[in-house]
Amino acid sequence: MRVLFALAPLAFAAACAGSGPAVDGITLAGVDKIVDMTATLNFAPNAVTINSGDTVEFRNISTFTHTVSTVADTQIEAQAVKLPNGADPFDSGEIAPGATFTHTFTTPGTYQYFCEPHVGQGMIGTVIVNP
Ligand SMILES: [Cu+2]
Repeated sequence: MRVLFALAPLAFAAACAGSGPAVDGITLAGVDKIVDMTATLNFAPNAVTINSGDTVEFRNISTFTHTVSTVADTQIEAQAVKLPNGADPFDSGEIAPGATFTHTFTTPGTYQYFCEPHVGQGMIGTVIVNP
């Protein structure tokens, strides 16, 4: 019984292999990159490069509420945003501590997004989408 219990996580990891990035030894299906929203008001990693059609999961690993936004309502937000020609703006809304938001990027180019509550503290991230 003890042996079976010890091997269970290995079997799970093996079953999921090849379907996404490894997070704490576990792979997530349908997710190509993970960006953490941190307690130090950063997106980590700050910049990621993906291919067109890839999905990024943003995870709030802090005790603050964050957002992943490209819809600017203020001048400082407008300065933080960059979208490729033809890309639709997106906005996660509030992401509670422990919650996640996923977005699939279908238009190639460079995206710069911000966290609405923390854009003033420089909480800005970049996604580069290759064709
Ligand atoms: Cu934030």
